[in-house]
Amino acid sequence: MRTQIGIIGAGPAGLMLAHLLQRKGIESVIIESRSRMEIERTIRAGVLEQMTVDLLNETGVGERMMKKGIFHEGIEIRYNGKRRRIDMHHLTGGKYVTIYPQHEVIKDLIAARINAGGKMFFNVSDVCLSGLDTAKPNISYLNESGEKEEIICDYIAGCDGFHSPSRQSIPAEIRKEYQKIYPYSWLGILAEAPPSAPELVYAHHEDGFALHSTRTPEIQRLYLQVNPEDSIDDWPDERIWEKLRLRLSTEDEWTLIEGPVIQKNIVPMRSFICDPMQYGRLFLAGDSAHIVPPTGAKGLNLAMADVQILAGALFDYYASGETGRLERYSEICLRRVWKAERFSWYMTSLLHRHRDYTPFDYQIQLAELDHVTTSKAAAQSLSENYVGLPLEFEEQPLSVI
Ligand code: RFL
Ligand code: PHB
Repeated sequence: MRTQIGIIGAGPAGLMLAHLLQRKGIESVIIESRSRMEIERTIRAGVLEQMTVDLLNETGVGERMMKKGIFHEGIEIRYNGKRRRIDMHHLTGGKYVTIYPQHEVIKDLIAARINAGGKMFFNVSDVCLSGLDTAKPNISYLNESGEKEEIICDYIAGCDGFHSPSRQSIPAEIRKEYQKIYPYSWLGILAEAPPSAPELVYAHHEDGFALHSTRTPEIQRLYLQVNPEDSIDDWPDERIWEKLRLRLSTEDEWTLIEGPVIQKNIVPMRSFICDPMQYGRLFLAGDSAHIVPPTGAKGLNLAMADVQILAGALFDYYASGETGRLERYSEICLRRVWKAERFSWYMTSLLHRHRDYTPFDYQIQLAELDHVTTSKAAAQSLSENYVGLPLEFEEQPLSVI
């Protein structure tokens, strides 16, 4: 098979890249190792930055999101039984975040791909990349019937998530990897219950972190910090609710509305960056190049930002043969990625507890929580990062800062 861009992975990065390219008349083929049903059902992210929402709307795939999404202007931070609201809308000059589940974004993008008649193959295996440093890179794989296929293309986009075979194709001596593993995991549940709070609640507690998020007026998403060695069997529903009640408790009359748990899973927490995000004719985008702990709600949004930059660079190339932005792809993305990594690390360190924390560390956390919820400058900085930084940064003369 011959195409312009071979895309590995039908997550948010791969599907959005194909969508952006198709709108500019650039042909691509997507291959995905899982089934369509599986990717449309996997529960992951929930919070979309304003820029992601704008991108979905401007490219014609935002209709369901605008109907079903929930728009939030602030978040609540709890600690020591106190409730403090950060009014992000006010502090960022009118921005907000949208709660719309990742698997719904996936459904919208798959529907758009099918409508546009784009090629997309599920259930592939044995994906292998070669010729990355030649003018004709190619991808070989086994299709769902087990037959060998090959895609010959101009460029390859590795959008295949954290366990990415694409990233492993970059020679080890070129690849620099930065990683931090946190000494805790998140247990996430979906519960059939009405929301207990109008906005997301991030709770710091001596017993550990908890988060109250939402999905629909009938289904809520809640998370608990747990030990990394815990398995789901260690967490019967009653124990989950007991910990949620404790960690979200406040000095006033707030009560957690409980309901049947319809899904639960445990995810590890890590920060990871691969530098560079490109090699020859291979470009990595999304989780294949970087992972953030979910406390800052940045992963999907970073994936969307990467592919916006990549699609722009590919338009330049096909429109005029200009390769300047393709060559600078990694540099442009990484500047933004490191800032999102910093913010995700900051939110994670601010809100979690772990065994090695000394009483001093605990008091520092409380002081930072007090500061960020009482200083306008600190709350504004948090808000600016939470709603999302711009795609690229202007160099500012020193006097402006
Ligand atoms: P994905 O979504 O992992 O998609 C990669 C796809 O590639 C496929 N694949 C392959 N296909 C072909 N051949 C191979 N050899 C392949 N190997 C893998 C996979 O099957 C998959 O379909 O990566 P992508 O597109 O980069 O998107 C990244 C996001 O999924 C991720 O960053 C977010 O889910 C992170 N995240 C959040 N992000 C946000 O922006 N806001 C949030 O509120 C938020 N909350 C979260 C999160 C992630 C979480 N977990 C589960 C880690 C909450 C949680 C709990
Ligand atoms: C979610 O709703 O899944 C969610 C919300 C906020 C986060 C992470 C995940 O920081």
